[in-house]
Amino acid sequence: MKKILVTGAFGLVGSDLVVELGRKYGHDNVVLLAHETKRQVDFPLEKGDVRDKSTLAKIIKKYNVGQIYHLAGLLSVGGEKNPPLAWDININGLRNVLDLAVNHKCRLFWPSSIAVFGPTTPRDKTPQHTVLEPTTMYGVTKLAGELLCQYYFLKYGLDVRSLRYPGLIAYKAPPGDGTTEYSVHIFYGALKNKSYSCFLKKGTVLPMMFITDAVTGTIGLMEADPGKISVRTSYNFSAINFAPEELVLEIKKHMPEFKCSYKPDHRQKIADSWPKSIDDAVARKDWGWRHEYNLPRMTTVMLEKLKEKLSRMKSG
Ligand code: AKB
Repeated sequence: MKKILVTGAFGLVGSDLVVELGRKYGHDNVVLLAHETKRQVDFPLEKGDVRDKSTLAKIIKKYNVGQIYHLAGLLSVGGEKNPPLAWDININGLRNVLDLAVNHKCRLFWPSSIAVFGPTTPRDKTPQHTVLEPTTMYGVTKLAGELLCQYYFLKYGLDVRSLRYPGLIAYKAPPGDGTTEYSVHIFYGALKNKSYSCFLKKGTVLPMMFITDAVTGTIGLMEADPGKISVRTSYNFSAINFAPEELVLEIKKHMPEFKCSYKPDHRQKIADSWPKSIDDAVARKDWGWRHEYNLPRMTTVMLEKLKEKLSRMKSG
C-alpha cells in the first residue's frame, strides 16, 4: 500500500487524525511530519518544515506516499501576530505540497476554515457559494489557498479535497493560537482551576465541531468517490453552533462550582467577522457528511477524556 503523509501531525487535528488513520490503514502506513522528533510514537516520524520543498520531496519518495493530509499552518490569532509568517507557512507551504502532490500523483487533503468568510458574508446559515472578503491574514491565506487548490485541480487534474473547518474541540493536543480555541481552553480552566476568563463576550455564537466528527468527515471526504466531489475549493462543514455562555451552562451541569468571567479582547473582532452558522448541505448531499456530536455529548466526552489526560500528566 502507498503510504499516507500527515504534516502538522502533532497539532489539534493531526493528533486525533493519525490515530484513526493508523487504526484503519496500519501504523506503518502513516508517516508523520513534525518539527520535533523526540516524541515516542508508534508511527514513522520525520522532521521537516513544509516550506522546505526538497526535504518534503525526499520524504514523499522515501515512503512512496500516495495520500497527503497537509495540516501544518498558522491559525487566526497567530497569523495576526506575524502576518508575513502566516503567508509564508500557509501559502508557500501549501504550494510546495500542491506541486509535489502533482509530481507524485498523490491525493491531497488541505483544511480551509470558516475564516474565509468576513463581515460582508451573510452570517446565518452561510451558503457554500457566497461573499468571501476575510479581514484576517489567516482568512486571506485560506481563501487564496482554496483558489490555489481549485486551480491545481483544473490545470493539473490534482485530486485535492478540502473542508472549511469550524472551531474544533479536542483534548489530545493543546489548543493552537486561534479564536474559537476559547472552547478548548475553557475545559482546561474548568478542570485545573474551576474557573475561566473568556476572551470572547457572551452572545458570540460560532460554528463548532467535536474532533471525532471532524476526523470522520475528513477521512470520509478523502475516501469519497472522485465523481462525488463537486467542490474543489473547499466544502462548508458544520455540526453545532453555540455562544460561550451556552458552553458554560453545559459544563456547569457536570461541575456546578465552575465559574466563567468575560473579558473580551482583540480576538472579539475576529470572532465578530465570522458566521454564526454554516449551511453544509452540499457536503451532506455530495459525499454523505453527517455529524454525531451535539453540545451535551461533546461536553461530557471532553470533561471525561481531558480529566484522564490531566491526571496521567500529573502522575507521570
Ligand atoms: C481559529 O480560530 O483561528 C481556527 C479556525 C476557526 O480556523 N480555530
